[in-house]
Amino acid sequence: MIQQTLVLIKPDGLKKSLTGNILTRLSETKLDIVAAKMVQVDRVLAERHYVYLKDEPFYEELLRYIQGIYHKKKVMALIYHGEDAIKKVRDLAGATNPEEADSVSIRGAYGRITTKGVYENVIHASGNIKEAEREIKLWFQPDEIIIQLYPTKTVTLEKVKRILWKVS
Ligand code: DAT
Ligand code: MG
Repeated sequence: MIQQTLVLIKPDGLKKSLTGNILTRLSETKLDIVAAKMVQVDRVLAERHYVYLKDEPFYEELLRYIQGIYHKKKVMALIYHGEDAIKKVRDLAGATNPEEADSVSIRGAYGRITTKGVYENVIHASGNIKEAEREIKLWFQPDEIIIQLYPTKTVTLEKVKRILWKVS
């Protein structure tokens, strides 16, 4: 089944200079990258992304981690598209707990558990089709993706502020 999945290289992955390594590992899947960007995660985006974990004891620490408070304040967000994209990426990422993850998986090789008890596991990958749709729509707008993944609508906005390049 052709699917799409959200991948985040989390702040610890960027801090550890693992971007190239992770993208090379993911290229083994032969999936297509259909969107990519750097994002500075604010608390609102962090809360929305991890909304289903809001009652967990590690939630506040998890919000700090994904915002990059301890590392670099940035995340690389990508969408991978193709046959069985969700499972292929999850398999390479490895188990959520880096100590339980296969040592050849990305999380097993590079993740750690902090003294505050958060799994710093370097990479995020959507877990299923519904999660992928929710997460992709949270992190990307339709015009940032080079193919159409979900139905869109066109609206005309008035008085919308945008920053454009100055013409010299
Ligand atoms: P995954 O990222 O494998 O889909 P998840 O959605 O259950 O796992 O959790 C999101 C992130 O929260 C996970 O990547 C790391 C952190 N996390 C999850 N469970 C945890 C736990 N028991 N202790 C500490 N951090 C945890
Ligand atoms: Mg998950």
